[in-house]
Amino acid sequence: MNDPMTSARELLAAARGLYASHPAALAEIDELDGRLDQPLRVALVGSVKAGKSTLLNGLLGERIAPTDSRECTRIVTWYHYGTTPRVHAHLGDGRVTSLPTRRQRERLELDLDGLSPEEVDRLDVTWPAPGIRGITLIDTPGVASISQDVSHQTHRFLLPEHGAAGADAVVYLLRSLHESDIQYMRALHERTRHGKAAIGAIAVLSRADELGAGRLTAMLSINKAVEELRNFPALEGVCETIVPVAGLMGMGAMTLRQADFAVFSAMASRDPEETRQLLVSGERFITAKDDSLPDERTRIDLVDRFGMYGIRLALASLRGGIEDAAALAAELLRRSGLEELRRVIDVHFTQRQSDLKAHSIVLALHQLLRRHPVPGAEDLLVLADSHMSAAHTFTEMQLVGRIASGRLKLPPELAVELERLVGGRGADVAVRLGMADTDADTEALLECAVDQLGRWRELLDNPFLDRETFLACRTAERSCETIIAGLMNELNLRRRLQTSPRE
Ligand SMILES: Nc1nc2c(ncn2[C@@H]2O[C@H](COP(=O)(O)OP(=O)(O)O)[C@@H](O)[C@H]2O)c(=O)[nH]1
Ligand SMILES: [Mg+2]
Repeated sequence: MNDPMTSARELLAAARGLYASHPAALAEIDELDGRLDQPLRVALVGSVKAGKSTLLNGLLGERIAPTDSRECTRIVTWYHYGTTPRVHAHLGDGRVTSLPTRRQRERLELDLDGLSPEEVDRLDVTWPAPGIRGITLIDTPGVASISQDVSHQTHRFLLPEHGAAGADAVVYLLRSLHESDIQYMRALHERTRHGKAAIGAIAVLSRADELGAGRLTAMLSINKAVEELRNFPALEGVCETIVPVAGLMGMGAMTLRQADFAVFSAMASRDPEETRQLLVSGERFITAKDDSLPDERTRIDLVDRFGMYGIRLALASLRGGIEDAAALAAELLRRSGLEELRRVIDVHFTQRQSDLKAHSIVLALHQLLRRHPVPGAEDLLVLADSHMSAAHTFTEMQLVGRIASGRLKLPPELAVELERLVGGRGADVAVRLGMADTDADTEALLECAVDQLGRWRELLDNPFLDRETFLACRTAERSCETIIAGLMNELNLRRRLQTSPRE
């Protein structure tokens, strides 16, 4: 079987032949071809104030995306890596115009320069943020329901009537089990899937710090909420996994300076009970008349940047023995879940980008072939279909989510092996086979893969497996077969190169 990029290119080449005398279709095919070489597009989607822009900043590592309800937040905005900061507005009438970039104290002020949000189709921000090397992050305006106007910009982008879907993968932000959010996720899922394959999707339980009313025991409430989401029937199959994230605190951690550390240290040395009372709410903390507290501006800044949970956690960490700004920043970052989200994005999206991109392209080609039925289009549709149903990677990633929910009846060590095998720790073959720490060569990897295949097949012979575990073992079997086929190809190619006569 060809790799997904090669087969997508082959399908596009075949389509080019079919539409030789159809310039509009050819232009569309060229655009699709170009997209295969561009970075993966990951969109952040969720209701208004779900924390999308804050999270995007956390992933960028800088405060660039405007948060709250400034006018720019109503426009789909793309962030990609480039050494020179630049902002372009793509207007509804097809024109592209450059906008001024203004940096204000560690943040970019996006300014429409007189344009109205209605005129702008999308903003394109190029920024030297290492966090987005090789990936395009897309901030979308909030969605309410699939039919409402507010969400129009986002629908048009994610589910255009013509052409490819705007994103190859989606991060849904949920604040808890809101019926409308879940309905939106399901509706999007229904529309973007074709056959059995969906575009990549993970969910984030956003603003997680607010769940336990910002108390230090919030973690318990967070775990419970994630568990609820994972087991919620309507979410089954809609997203591959769910990660809790406190984006605001993560962003605060990344911008934590020595001066912040000094303020936290001074507060941590106060009477703990008295401080706890002050921190019951942001309002009480900010308005307290107490000369031993930092001045009001500083307090407002702390609440804005870390949230109440972040402040409490910082004080608890300092009392627990954390001694410098770097260690405090690392602790807050770890507890924010942002690093775990980065890892999940890497494993689920970045490492699978060929599959995800190829999938978007083939879906778009599918639409094109249906819109312009020319002789030969039917045959190509059949080929495109087989390409999409062969996308084993989607089955694998959904299994990763199911393993995390603990629903499979497998011994723990086998569950770990399975998660690794289907790509939950990374797409690299040595990682999948659990051989990453060895310097195993291709032959040794092949031997290991054959061995694992045998073991999964043995499990499949067990007549008492429940259906879900049976399907999981089938997926493992297929993953082993795919790995073996890839390793055999590699060996054959090497042998052929070694035996081919020199010129
Ligand atoms: N406590 C807390 N507040 C957050 C978090 N993320 C965002 N917010 C706040 O929620 C509001 C909306 O955030 P924003 O990122 O603009 O949401 P968007 O509309 O989804 O882009 C802002 O006031 C943020 O400061 C978080 O993780 N924790
Ligand atoms: Mg926003």
